[in-house]
Amino acid sequence: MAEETIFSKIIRREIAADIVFQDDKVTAFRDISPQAPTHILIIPNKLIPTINDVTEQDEAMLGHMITVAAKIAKQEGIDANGYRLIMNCNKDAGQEVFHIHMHLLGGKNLGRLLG
Ligand code: DGP
Repeated sequence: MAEETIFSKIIRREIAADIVFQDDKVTAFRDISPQAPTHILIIPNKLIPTINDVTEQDEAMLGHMITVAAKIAKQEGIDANGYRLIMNCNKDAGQEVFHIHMHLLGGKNLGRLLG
C-alpha cells in the first residue's frame, strides 16, 4: 500500500487548501508556492504515487485531468494567452509529493520549457 501524502488530507478537506474544483475523480487547488500568477495542481482523488504506477484502468481519470485543466484555464482567463501543464516523476524531475499531480501554470509568458 502506498503511503498517503498531505494531498489525501486536502482531498478530504482535513487541511486547508484553496480548492478551485472537485468531483468524484479529481481535485484541483492552488499551489502553496506559486511559480506563476496561476499555479494550480490537479490531482486524482485516488492515491497513485508516481506516473510509473498508472495503469490502463486510470486512463479515463487521466484524460479527465486534462479536461478539468482546460476548464480551469478558461475560468482563470488564461486559455487564450496559453498555459503549461507539467507532471513530474521521481527525483530527476524534482517530484516532491508522491501523489501524482498536474501543474497548471499560466498568467505570464513562461519562457522556454527547460529555461
Ligand atoms: P512536485 O515538485 O511536482 O512534486 O510539486 C509539488 C507541489 O506541491 C509544489 O509546487 C508545492 C505543492 N505543495 C506541497 N505541499 C502543499 C500543500 O500542503 N498545499 C498546497 N496547496 N500545495 C502544496
